[in-house]
Amino acid sequence: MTHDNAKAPRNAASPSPGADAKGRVVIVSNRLPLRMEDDGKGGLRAVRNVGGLATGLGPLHEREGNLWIGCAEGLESASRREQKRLENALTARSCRSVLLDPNDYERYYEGLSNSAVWPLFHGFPQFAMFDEDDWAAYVRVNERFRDAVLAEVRPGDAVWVQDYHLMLLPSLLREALPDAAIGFFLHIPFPDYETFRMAPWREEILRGMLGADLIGFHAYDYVRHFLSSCRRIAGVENASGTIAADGRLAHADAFPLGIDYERFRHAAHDLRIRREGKERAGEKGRAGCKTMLSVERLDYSKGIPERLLAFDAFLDRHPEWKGRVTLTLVTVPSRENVPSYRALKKRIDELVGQVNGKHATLGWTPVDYYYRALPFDRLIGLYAASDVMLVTPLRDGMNLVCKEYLACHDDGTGVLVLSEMAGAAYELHEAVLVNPFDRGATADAMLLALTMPEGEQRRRNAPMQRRLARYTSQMWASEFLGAMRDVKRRQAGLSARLLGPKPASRLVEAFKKAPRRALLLDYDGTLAPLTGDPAQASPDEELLELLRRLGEREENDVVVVSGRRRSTLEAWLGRLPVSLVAEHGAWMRALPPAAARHLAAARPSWTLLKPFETSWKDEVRAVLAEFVDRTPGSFLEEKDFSIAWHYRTCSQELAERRVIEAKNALDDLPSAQGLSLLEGSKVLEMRPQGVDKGAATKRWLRDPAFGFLLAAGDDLTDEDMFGAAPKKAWTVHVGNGPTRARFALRDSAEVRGLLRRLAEAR
Ligand code: GDG
Repeated sequence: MTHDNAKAPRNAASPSPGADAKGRVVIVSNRLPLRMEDDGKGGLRAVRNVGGLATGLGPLHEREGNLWIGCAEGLESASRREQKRLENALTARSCRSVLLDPNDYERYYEGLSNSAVWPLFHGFPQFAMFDEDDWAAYVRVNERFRDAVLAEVRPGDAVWVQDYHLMLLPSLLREALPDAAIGFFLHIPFPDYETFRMAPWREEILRGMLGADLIGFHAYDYVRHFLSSCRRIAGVENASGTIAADGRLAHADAFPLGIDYERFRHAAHDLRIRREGKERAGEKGRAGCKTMLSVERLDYSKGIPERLLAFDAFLDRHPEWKGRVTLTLVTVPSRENVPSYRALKKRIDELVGQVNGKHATLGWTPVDYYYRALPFDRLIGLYAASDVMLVTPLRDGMNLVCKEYLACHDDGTGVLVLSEMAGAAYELHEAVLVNPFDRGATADAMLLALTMPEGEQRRRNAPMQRRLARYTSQMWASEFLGAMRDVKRRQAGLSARLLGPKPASRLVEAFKKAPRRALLLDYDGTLAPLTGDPAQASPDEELLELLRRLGEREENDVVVVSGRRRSTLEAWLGRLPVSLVAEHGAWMRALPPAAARHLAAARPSWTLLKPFETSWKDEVRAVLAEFVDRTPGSFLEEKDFSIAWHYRTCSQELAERRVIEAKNALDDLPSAQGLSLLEGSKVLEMRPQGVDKGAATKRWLRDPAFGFLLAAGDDLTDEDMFGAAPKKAWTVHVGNGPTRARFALRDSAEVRGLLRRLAEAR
């Protein structure tokens, strides 16, 4: 790990405070941003850890009242007395340490985090080791973090969880704090679905992250990948990044992390440092020799061997540059206990030896290699003195080094060669962008960079400088917290309509008082949860009993209003004292009026709302059957007056495309006249115009005898019912999203809870 002094100058821009503006921000990460060192006078001094996270969140942490929770270096191995002393010193700096079992820590950190998640998320599944004991330790450590946060958090605080070590923490916290403001930020890439699905604990990870209100990534591609996995693995849908997870609204978005621009710019302006850097950069080279620099942790994601091989190819192709350019290669020791890192270190040592052995001349060594962390001043000196910065990772969540280099060149000179695979490439378009796997192209980029005229250097750097100066790490934190408050506001907007305890009690009171009541209830998604296979959604005993109890009361008209076939409704609910509406209103099986109900000997029969045309069905069936063939997992459902194409269980990316194609194909059919195409929840349905749930339930909605009207449903077809209902009716939409209903409930379990209260009301 690398460090610099904690007292470096900071940018004055102030990030926004906690979720409700009065509250604090509690940052949670694997490691604290500080470590305590002996000051040589019997006391302790704080030294800031270097890394994107510590610098990005430093200013936010330093704001009064804010807190940082994480592991403290050296705490586990210290004596009890020493631990107390360290903890007190950390507390004085608004840090709270989490003390972990050393074995658990090793399995969680070196095991699951760095030997499974890190390689998989960076697209190196061949290095990923999936170990059940590591996973168990990861779960335990996330739980320990939960306990540590719960011990500190107060109402009104915003909790901001950082990175891949703590992906389960948001939902662990959510269970304990249902209404808290919880954010999560992933600093590494989120891999595509094909890669992510290899993880044995993939759904647990997604569910863990989904506990947050706002889930942030560096780049929009990572957001897309995350949302795609949510949909395909956890069945969690989204609309433009807004997610409905367990009936709770959350949001995923991109927030590219910046740097503390002024800090680096000021440091580089210090001429003493600049001179020192120049001397050092040239210490193994010669006067007039250009310098290319690369700085990073030693990691296989950084593409260090590939860069060395590209430099080798460059010198082969352009021998005139021998003696005129040096590559300063700084690799910072990292994760030395993980085998793949040890092997990589050996390979880099060998390659440096090979390139130097092959090309070196008397007095000139092509690769100037350091395997250590540099002090901050030295790093700045190197940034400022280097003509070219090579940042060519094979994969990198963001990469801050390239931004820091530019900040040290505010005179506009210097060339950045940047990998397309780094998150930073989404922002720094004017850099010389390369595919790091393409050795020839990387060698060409080196030549382009070394020979680029100063005018072009300045022209390219100016827009990047402007962006870095504006979108700093402080701005990043502030935008994230602002977006989190937006999510909380949207949730509050939804919960204002949510049928909370007060309106629910009013509803029950109104029900009790009314001499006659009508309950118009959609089936799928309202009385029963949605399932991949509609045939699996048959009513359970609890639901049958509930409907029976409600239907038996003479004052009640219970009507199940569904898009299902009448045969299905008959088979599932036919014995109950309830009325049935099938095929969105085409068919009805109405019970006689309450007073005459006991007289009716046989079951009531089904009647057609009006005669409907069916001649169109052959043509529509043929078109949709083609879509079934081309969309694995989808299927047709044919009803008396409609044909439905269900695509809930297919690849949703494919289905999205096919839905557009299918809509076009159906629109073009001559027989489509007089039909309407209904887009339900993962279903396209063609049916005759004029069939709708509003028309079918008119007899209840328009009859003033019903002093109490409840209409509940979850999809577009239910909106017709809400639209046809009188103003005073209790219209309830299930789920979130736009609706004409007055109230909302989260899911079918809440609907049943409400019906249970009505069944018990006397
Ligand atoms: C993650 C993601 C993402 C490096 N060597 C020395 C040194 N450093 C400092 C740099 C920079 C930091 O370390 C490295 O930042 P990166 O962004 O490149 O990478 P990480 O922080 O390791 O990793 C990454 C980041 O999180 C933030 O979200 O960008 O993609 O992998 O600040 O200056 N500092 C000193 N001596 C060195 O030798 N003093």
